[in-house]
Amino acid sequence: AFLDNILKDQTFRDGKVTVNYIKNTPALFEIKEPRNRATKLVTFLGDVSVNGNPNVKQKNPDAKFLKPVVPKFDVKGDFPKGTKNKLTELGPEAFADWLKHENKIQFTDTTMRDAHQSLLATRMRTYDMQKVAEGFAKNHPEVFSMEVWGGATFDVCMRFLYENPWERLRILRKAMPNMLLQMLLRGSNGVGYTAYPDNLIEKFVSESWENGVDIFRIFDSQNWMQSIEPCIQHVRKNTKGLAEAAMCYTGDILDLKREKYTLKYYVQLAKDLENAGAHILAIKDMAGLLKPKAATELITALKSEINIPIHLHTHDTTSMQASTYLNAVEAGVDAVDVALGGLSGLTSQPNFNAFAEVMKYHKRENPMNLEKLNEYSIYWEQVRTFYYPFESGLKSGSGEVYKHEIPGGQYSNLKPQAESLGLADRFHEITDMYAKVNLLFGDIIKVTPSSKVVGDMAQYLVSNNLSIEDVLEKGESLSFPQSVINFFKGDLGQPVGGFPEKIQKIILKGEQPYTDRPNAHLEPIDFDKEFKAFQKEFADGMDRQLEITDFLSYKLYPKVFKDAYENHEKYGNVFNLPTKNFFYGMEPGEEIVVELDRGKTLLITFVSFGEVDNDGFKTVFFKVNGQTRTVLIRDES
Ligand code: 3PY
Ligand code: ZN
Repeated sequence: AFLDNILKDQTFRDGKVTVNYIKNTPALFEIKEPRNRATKLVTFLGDVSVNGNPNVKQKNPDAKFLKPVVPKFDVKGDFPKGTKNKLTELGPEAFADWLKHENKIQFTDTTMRDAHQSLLATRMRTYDMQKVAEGFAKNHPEVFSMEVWGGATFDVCMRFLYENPWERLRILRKAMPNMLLQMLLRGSNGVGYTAYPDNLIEKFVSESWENGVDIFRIFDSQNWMQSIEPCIQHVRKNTKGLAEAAMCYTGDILDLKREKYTLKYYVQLAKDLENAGAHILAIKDMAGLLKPKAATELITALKSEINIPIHLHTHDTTSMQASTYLNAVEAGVDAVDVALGGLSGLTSQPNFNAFAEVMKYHKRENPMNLEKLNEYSIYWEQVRTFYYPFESGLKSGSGEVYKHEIPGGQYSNLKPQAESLGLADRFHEITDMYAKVNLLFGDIIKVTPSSKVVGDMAQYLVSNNLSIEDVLEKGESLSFPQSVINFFKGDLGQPVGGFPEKIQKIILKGEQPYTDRPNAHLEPIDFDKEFKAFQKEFADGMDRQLEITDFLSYKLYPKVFKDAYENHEKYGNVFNLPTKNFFYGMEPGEEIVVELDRGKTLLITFVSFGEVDNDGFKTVFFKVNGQTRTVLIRDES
């Protein structure tokens, strides 16, 4: 737009442009659009500065923030070849074969997905990832894959961070073109908590690939083949990526008294997954229950029974899982999941930096620049200070997890949840009840979304002072959480060994359960028709054309998408705001530089607050690129 103005300007046409041209004719350079965007951004900053970020429950005025230092990298240099190049060269089958025969232990870095999901309630912003993504890809091309997407991140990105999850994926794809990007997919539940139509999941898989995902780690919360298998086929049919099928590990194969989840069960499941077309097998130990000796037995058995490579995932809730990894490495596991030190340990993954150092001089060492790796750990340690409201408060490893079997991500969430229900003192009662509910439900696999079902029931019973006996004796008069009812109806598929009939009857109160795929009960999406209607409905509030990926977000999370859309209408794209200001606003005198997309920058200075007027509004004074900008903010206090 401003080019037109300049071309029409007489000074310009006369060829009399001097170094002061911009200063003397500022009006020529005004662009309408960024000004709108700037106003929206300062509205957001004003709102958060006056009223706080609605998602920050407790602000600590004494919180100390560290300044994150981005490790140096060769900005102009090429990306060294990594696993993404290898996948492109070889294709998925030959790539999997390479992995199986590679002696060096391979590392998946979960820092940008599971680590913050499990430690910081999934709140890590793209802003903080983007700063280090390119450098990491250039400094550490030997890392096998980066888990950056899926699981709970999709929902939280929109719901609490006002971001577009697809944009995050595209940004990371661009910044790390040489490395494999990995996502977690909940089988028929996609990245949600319930079943979706098959053609929606299929489209979701192909768009995920188009936008940057290479490895699809697919699991089902009941290890139900009927939910996993279609997803393996979606990946094989619609992408050139890798279908990594996961079996969720629960129980303890060493305990011969437990007859449900035995070594034999896992070996058979692994064979089924291989036969269904998986390129890689994942063992998904979401609660960190795989003991070192069990790892030796399980990996050894799998190595002799299946032909695809094996990828091990765990959570360090007990603080013992590094020893499980060592045994797994000895037994021939091909890859393990780790998180950079600053975001590792406890409910997150074992410490990448420390484990890589431990592997030094081992015959399966995968040599890497450990000093550089430590710089990245320090970066995350510093970034983490901005996220203090989302810390779980867990301080040490827990042996109790072998009893309650709560997945890492859920365990760290359960504590703040208990606090918000006024049950902080009864946290261990809830975890005990969780174990009892699990047995009542027939000893099920507990991982999203089934873990939520057990957690909801445990909280319901504890907060209403009810016992398991109460459920059995007067269940008809109790109104159970909706998630529990849906589970027993069959909405999350069929558990290993089926539902225990007695409790199913009590929960369903006469409603009939079903045993086929939940997706079979859902109408397929008419993409042509519905996408057009969607574009029309949401045409106004975005500064861009709505894409099919937006439509997918909407179909997966209609309400969350609508709210995010309304926020976008009001505040614009807040994703480039520094994390400190996004969560805590600005202080008088503070100055920040915000990069708008397409390389434009805004210098925003927070000048001052005015008094609250009679209508309850505060005037907030900013300077944007030197020009005064005021916004009126309703004071909610
Ligand atoms: C998820 O589904 O988000 C998980 O991380 C399960 O472990
Ligand atoms: Zn996990």
